[in-house]
Amino acid sequence: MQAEEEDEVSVEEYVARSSFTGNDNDQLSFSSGDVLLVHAKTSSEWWWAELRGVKGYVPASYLLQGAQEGEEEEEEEDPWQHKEYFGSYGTLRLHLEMLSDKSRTETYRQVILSNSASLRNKVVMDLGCGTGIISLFCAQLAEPSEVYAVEASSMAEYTRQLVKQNGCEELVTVLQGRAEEIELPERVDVLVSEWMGNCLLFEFMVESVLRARDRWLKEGGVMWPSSAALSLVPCQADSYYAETMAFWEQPYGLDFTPLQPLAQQEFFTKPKFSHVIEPEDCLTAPCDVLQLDMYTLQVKDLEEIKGHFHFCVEKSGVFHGFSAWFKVQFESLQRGGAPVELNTGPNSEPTHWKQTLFMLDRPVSVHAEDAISGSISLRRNPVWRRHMTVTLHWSVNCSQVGTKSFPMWR
Ligand code: 6LC
Repeated sequence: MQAEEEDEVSVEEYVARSSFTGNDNDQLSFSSGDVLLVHAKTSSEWWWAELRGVKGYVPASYLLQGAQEGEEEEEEEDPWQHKEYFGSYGTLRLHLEMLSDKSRTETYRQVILSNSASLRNKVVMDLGCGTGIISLFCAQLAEPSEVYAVEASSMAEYTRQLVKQNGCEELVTVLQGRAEEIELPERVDVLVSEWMGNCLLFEFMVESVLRARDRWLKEGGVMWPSSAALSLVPCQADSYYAETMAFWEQPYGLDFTPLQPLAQQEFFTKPKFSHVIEPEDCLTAPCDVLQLDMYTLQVKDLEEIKGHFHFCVEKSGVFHGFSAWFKVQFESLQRGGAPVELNTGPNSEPTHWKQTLFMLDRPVSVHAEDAISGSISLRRNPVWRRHMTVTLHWSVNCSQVGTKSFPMWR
C-alpha cells in the first residue's frame, strides 16, 4: 500500500506529440494526443509508461510534458532546431572541417572541372553553399550564365565578401536564407549541394534539397549528387571494445564487472560517429544496403527506409558490430560521360565523415564462410526532424539472431 502511494506520487503525465507503433510486446503503441502516465525514466530514450491500464516502454522523444506546460514547450522547441543548426554553421569550425577535407572538396572540384564545357551558359544553384567553395569552383573553372549560392546561416555575409574578393561577383549571386524560403528569378539547370550527413541522412538536409529540386530544377535538369548509397559491413572493433567494455574486467587487479551494464548503456546505445575502421577490421566485403535516386526520391520516402544484407564472412574474428558509410555519384552532363564518385568507406581516401559504428551488446565469434544476414531500417524521428533511429536485425548462420535500435541522436 505504502509503495503504491509513493509510486502514484512520482507518476508524471505526458501527452503524445505523435503516434507510435511498438515493435515488440514490451513497447506501448499510442496515438498522437494520448495522455500517458510515465512511471520511470529508465533511460534517456525509453521510459516505462502506462496507457489505459497497460504498461510498456515508450520512446521519450515522442512525449511532451503535461498539457499546460506542453504549450509553452512547443513554442520554445523547434523540431528542426534551426537556431542551433544554422547557428553552428555561422561559425568557422564546421566550414574549416569541411574545407580541410580534401577528398570531399576535391571531388566537387573534379565534378565541375570534368563538366566545365557542358556547364557553359547553364544556371546553377548551390544549396547550402557555406563559404561558397562550390560556386567559386563553378565560376573559376566553367562559364555558367549564373550561380545562385544559397546559404541560410550568417556565414552568407562573408560568402558575399569572398565572392567579391575572388572577382566572381558577375557570376555568383549569394542569397541569404533557407532554400525553402528564397525566391530565384529563374529555374536552374543544375542543383548542386553537399548535403550528406553521418550515415548519409542524419541532419536531413536532403529534405531541403528535394524541396528545392521540385521547385527550382528545370525539366531535364541535373542533380549533383545524382544518387547516393549507404554501405554496411560487419566488423571488429577491438580497441573500442577493450577501452569501453573489457576495461572493467580487471582494472588494477579488481573486478569492476558490475559496471559493464552501465558501460553498455553509455557507450553502445548510440552509434559511434567518427569511427575509423581499418580495412582489416572488415569481416566481409561491404554491401550497399540503401540506394537513393536523387531524381525520384520523395520527402515522404524519408520517413522510413529499409534495406537488406547478406554477408559471407571471409576470415575468422570477433563480430563487434556494423560499420556504415555512404557514397554518392555525380552523373556526367555529357551523354556517356563517366560519373564522379565520392566514397567515404574504409578503402577510400579518409574524409571528415569517417565511418559510423553500431556496436552489438555482446560480441559474437565468427568463422570463415559464416553467413550474416538481416535488415536495416532508418526511421526518421517524427518529432525531431533532423534525427533518426537505425534498427538492425541480423542472424549468423540463420540461428544466432539479434536486433538492436540505435537512436541518432534522439
Ligand atoms: C553543409 C551545410 C551548409 O548548408 C551549412 O552552411 C548550412 O548552413 C547550409 N544549409 C543547410 N540547410 C540549408 C537550407 N535549407 N537552406 C540554406 N542553407 C542550408 C554540410 N552539411 C552536411 N553535408 N550535412
